[in-house]
Amino acid sequence: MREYKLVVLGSGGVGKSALTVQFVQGIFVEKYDPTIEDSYRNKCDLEDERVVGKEQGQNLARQWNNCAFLESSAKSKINVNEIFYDLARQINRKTPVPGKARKKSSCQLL
Ligand SMILES: Nc1nc2c(ncn2[C@@H]2O[C@H](COP(=O)(O)OP(=O)(O)OP(=O)(O)O)[C@@H](O)[C@H]2O)c(=O)[nH]1
Ligand SMILES: [Mg+2]
Repeated sequence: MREYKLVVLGSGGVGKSALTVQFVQGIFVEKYDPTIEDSYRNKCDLEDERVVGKEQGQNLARQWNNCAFLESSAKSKINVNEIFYDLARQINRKTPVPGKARKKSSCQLL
């Protein structure tokens, strides 16, 4: 199986690890670090703290060579697989594995 190297970038605490763990292990614990409840931790439904509007993000993606724009939630499992699969597809398109081009199927009579 092909190995993909992906880098997840973003400011501290935005959900990089939560998203990656959700994709790789399918895990998101409800009671997470109860010792620091109510602090900046355990804030995973951040819609009410949204800083960048959806349209703003979509416009920026258009400017950046029409790159994909997906909003996701590790907690609600929204667009988790889609993000990683889309990246893998992009890598496959740009750098196909040599010799992996599909051969035309042919009918063989024995
Ligand atoms: N309830 C719950 N909250 C989580 C879980 N994983 C992360 N969080 C919270 O989700 C937010 C994002 O956390 P991370 O995914 O660790 O953020 P990050 O972008 O990897 O942060 P850095 O690694 O510090 O740069 C934080 O408020 C975490 O406390 C989880 O499994 N359950
Ligand atoms: Mg992290």
